[in-house]
This record gives sequence, C-alpha cells and structure tokens, in this order.
Amino acid sequence: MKIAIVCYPTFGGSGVVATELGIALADRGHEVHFVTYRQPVRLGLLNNKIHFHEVHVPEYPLFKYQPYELALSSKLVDTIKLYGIELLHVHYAIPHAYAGYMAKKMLAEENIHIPMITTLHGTDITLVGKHPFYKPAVTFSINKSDVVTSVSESLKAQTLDIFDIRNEIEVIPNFIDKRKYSSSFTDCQRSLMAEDHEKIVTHISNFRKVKRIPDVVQIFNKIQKEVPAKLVMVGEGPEKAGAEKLCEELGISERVIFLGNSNEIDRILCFSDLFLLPSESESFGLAALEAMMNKVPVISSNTGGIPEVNEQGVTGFLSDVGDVDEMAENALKILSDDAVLEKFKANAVKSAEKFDILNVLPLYEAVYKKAYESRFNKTFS
Ligand code: GMT
Repeated sequence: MKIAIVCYPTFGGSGVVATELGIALADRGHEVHFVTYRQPVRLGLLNNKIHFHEVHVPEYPLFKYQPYELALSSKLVDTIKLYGIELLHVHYAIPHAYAGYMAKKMLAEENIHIPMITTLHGTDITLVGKHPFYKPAVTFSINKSDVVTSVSESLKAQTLDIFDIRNEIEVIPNFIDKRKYSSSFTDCQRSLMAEDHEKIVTHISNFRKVKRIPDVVQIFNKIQKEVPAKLVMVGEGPEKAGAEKLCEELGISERVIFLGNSNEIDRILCFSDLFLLPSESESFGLAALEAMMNKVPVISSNTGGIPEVNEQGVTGFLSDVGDVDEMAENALKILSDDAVLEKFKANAVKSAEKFDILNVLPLYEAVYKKAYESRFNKTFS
C-alpha cells in the first residue's frame, strides 16, 4: 500500500512515533511518503520505500502569519496524485487533520478518494486543541477523519470529554522496537558522565512548561542530598534557561549536565539508573517507555496516560502532580539499595516489551485495512 504520513519533524513524541511507524511500515513492504516541512529527525536514509516531500511556505510580507496549512494541503494534493497514494495518515490534529481534510476535498473534485486516519497525540487535544480559538476546527477535522486513533485510553476519554466527537476513537498505544535494543551497548561510557559510586538520574523532553522542569530539578536536589548522583538533562526548550538558573541557586550546577537535543537517546539511557517524568499532563509518555526499554525505572506523576505505561511499585512509582517530596522519597527507595534497583530495572524492561512494535503495528494495519475497505468497497491486501 502507498501511504502518506504527515507529522512534525522535530524531537517531539508525535514526530518520533510517526517516523518509527513509517520505517516499520516500509519494512513490511509498504511505500511510505513523509510530507512535512523538514526531514524528520529520526528518519535516516531514504530509499525506494521511504520518501520525503518537503513542504515549502514562501514568505510574503503582506502576511503576518505564513499559511502553512495551505502549503501542506496543496503539497498533499500534488504528492497523492503524483505517487498514487492510497491512504493518508496524519499525526497530531493541529493543523494536520484540518489540512488533510482540505486535501481530501480538493482531490474529491478530481474524483480521487483517499481515506484519512488521524492520530491524536496529546497536547493537540489537552493543551492547544481545546483552546476556544481552535476548538471548532479541531472538532470538525476529527469528525471528518475516516478513522481516529489515540495513543492511550486516557487521551481517548479526554477527547470525548472536551469535544463533541461523533467518530469512534480506537486506542493504539505508542510502541518501541525491541529488536533495536537487543544489541544494547556493551560499554555505555558511563564514566564520561559520573564517578563509579554516583547514580545517574535522567530527564528527556522538549523543556516546555507542561513537563514541570523545576520539579525535575527539585526532585534531584533532594535525591543528591542522600545518594551521590548526577542529573542528565536532555533536550531544548523554553524552560531550560530557568532550570540552569535554579540549579545555580540550589548550588548543584556541578552535579547537573545539560546535554541539549540528542540523537543518541539510547546511549544516554544505557548509563541511566532512573528516569524522571513529573509532567503536568502526558497523554502517554513515550520518553518513559524508551527509558523502560533501556532498563531504566521511572519516577513520574500519575497524570493522563502515564499509569498505562509506568506501573506503580513495579516499573517505578507514580505520585500526584507537584508532589516532589514523595517523588524524591520514591526515587531514594529505588536508588539506595542496589538489589532493589536491579529488580526495578528488570521489571521495567519486561513491562516495556508489551509495547513492542510487533504487537502494535498490526493494530495500525488493521485500521488502514478498515479505512481502505470502507472507502473503496474492495478488499485490502
Ligand atoms: O510534549 C511532548 O512530549 C511532545 C508531544 C508531541 O506530540 O510531539 O508528545 C505527545 O505525544 C507523544 C507521542 O504520542 C506522547 O508520548 C506524549 O505523552 C505527548 N505529550 C503530552 O501529552 C504532553
């Protein structure tokens, strides 16, 4: 099948999921076309099964805001016609579902009918999408999608709660490719980050307010008072400068390493002992799953879809949003005893395996089949 995938090409979770899904679909013999404004960060070499089409938005001085949706929908129309694309999968409702629907309508004028799958990722619903300025357009484009999927039960419930949705929403969780981890590094080069006797605590995100970055620093501050430790902060975003300042104020700058964005997440997680994710809201928490797959237990908030990934007392611990005292106490329960740490590490990887791509990919293929067959009234093979 020829599939067009629309996503954000950045380090955000929705772009990562879309990219990994596209790569896996290509491995299964599908022809995948990514349509976005830059080559997705996790997309490696292109080949005859994986194509990338860049959306250009020409600058025009009359416009205060350049019309990306317009350029995207036009690019989709051209790409779908040129390559005979049979199915469109858009990740993150804003503005992708809206632009995708416009492309569908333009194509229908030329008697080309293409089913559209929309995958809801989180902030497109819980933060941005529910804003009154966007809500009518988001509701409309979700209702006009042929199939809607969400990455957790929690996000599905929130979507139905916030919007007037008439479509079914199918839950397809985020996934991870277990095979990529079977050849884990034998030497993580841990010594580059910390002394042998120090534990390594890690946080990875896009450093937005929703991630509660000051909580990460506060939790670590409490941890390092009891156990020798380093904090590795990976990512870039608006909250980073404040976090650096807070570390200075707390006198822990020497114990905290800010790495910036990295394409070597697995190498970093390989030497990590604990992962912190105290988010305000989190539809799934792909970063937590990636940590778990690398044998790293997770201390998190209990918000949104995180409890569907991090199991209380098994793969880590969950607390109410903002309860940094309890999060630090739980972190110390794990870090203070090597036998306990080993137990949590083993549990984390075992639990993460449930989300292996081999279990999740067939769910996406099933929704593609359903959308294709209901659109074309013929069997998908
Ligand atoms: O905020 C982020 O982490 C980025 C954001 C995105 O869409 O790029 O992530 C959302 O989608 C991920 C993939 O489905 C989920 O794992 C994240 O939990 C979700 N983020 C939030 O809900 C805050």
